[in-house]
Amino acid sequence: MSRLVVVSNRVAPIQEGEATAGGLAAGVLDALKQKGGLWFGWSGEVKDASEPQPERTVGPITLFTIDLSRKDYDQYYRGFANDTLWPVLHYQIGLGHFEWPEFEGYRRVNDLFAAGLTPLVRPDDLIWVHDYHLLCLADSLRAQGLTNRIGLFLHTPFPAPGVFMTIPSHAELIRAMCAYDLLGFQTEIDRAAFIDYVLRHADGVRVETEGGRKGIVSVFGRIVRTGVYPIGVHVDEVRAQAETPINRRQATRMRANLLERLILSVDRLDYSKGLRQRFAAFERFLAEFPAQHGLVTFMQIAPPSRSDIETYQRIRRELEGEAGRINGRFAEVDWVPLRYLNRGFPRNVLMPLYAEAQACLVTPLRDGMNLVAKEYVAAQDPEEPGVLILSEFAGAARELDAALLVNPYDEAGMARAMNRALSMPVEERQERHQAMLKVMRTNSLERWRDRFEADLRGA
Ligand code: GDG
Repeated sequence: MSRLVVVSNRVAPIQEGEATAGGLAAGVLDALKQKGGLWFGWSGEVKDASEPQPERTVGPITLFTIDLSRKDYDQYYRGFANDTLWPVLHYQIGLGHFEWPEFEGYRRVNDLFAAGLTPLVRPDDLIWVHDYHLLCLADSLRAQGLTNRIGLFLHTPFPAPGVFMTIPSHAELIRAMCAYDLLGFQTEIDRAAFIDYVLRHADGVRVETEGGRKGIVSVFGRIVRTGVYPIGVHVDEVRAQAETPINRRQATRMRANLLERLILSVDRLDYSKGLRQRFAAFERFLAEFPAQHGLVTFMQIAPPSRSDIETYQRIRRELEGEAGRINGRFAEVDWVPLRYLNRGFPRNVLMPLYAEAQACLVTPLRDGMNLVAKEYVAAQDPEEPGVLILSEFAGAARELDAALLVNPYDEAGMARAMNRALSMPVEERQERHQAMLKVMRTNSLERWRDRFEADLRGA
């Protein structure tokens, strides 16, 4: 059986075979643990005189990391990947910026990854690349002479062609993406948007059908397969963690707070997650449903992310201002409606918190999948489940249509959904929860990984 080689921007910090958090790390790690293999990526270090890093092995997994120079970091990571691609992939045109030298830097780092990886690859290895940082990696690897099967899974959305084309180097990106053998997307909407771009804007393209679906594109003289692989979570693992009591101090405090019902949100502090609109919706909820005053707390956990990028600093300042203003307007001497926690928490605190919350607000403006939505559902007590309020623009909404689906730009609609969630009868909550759990058990994390791997093997 050929070996699996995983490439992602960062290699997750692994201790004794366990990743810290997140779907990518958990899913990939499982695959590597079972079959053994290699994981290649950036160390997270920015160093100008970079030494080759020694390999590390954890069980059957070999980890290889490289450092980035300050210039590479600024142009590739901070610049093109996170301030050009990320906003556009999330339909936020005009939020980021584009500079040709940064795009060149992005290509240069994709080449750097390829140069580091090529000597490690054996002829029959399967190479599984992750995410928007490495759209050009297969092209760079082909330039190194590699003929292995190489697949890309895009964790973010792929936007409509007119949106993608606002990136001045869009044609070069698509051409490079077509050096992969398999392109995996979270939803059919993303896959169709990619096909749509290729059909309309690339030369010499034919789309063929496979199993009744339009899946294969023959483009620039190569066959590129496309597929839809919604990422999942380990349902039973999440539930087990959710049932484990947190430490005694926290448990006591939580019980003391039980009189107040909890609406919870957990997001990386990112403008794509719709936090500003959500805060506004909660404010409207407080204004329109005064009977809920004193009875409900909205807790937003938002660990800062990419904080050296201006747009991220701006959203942080805005939210701090808004949280203060909303509390100033509605708080009582014995009640604070909005609790804004600007830091991360360990998973063994987060999962029990999910289980405590009567409702979870997951309202990104756009999201590849959104694992918080799935973790929240998995964490619930099936007898007494809470209600998921989910943006119709999260990939997860395609599977979790038994959630209360909302438009994150509709503040009044979100406010009504909060009120509805808090008064929903237990039978309806159970019914919705069961329906969502059923889909999640089918589209498990194992299935995501196995289907992608099998399709890449067959590509
Ligand atoms: C990208 C795509 C896609 C959050 N705060 C804490 C914490 N988290 C964990 C959550 C969850 C993960 O981080 C966040 O995953 P999401 O899917 O919600 O969002 P992105 O980070 O944007 O991920 C996304 C995903 O890739 C996978 O394909 O779903 O669409 O954007 O697991 O629980 N974990 C801990 N403390 C925190 O404070 N421990």
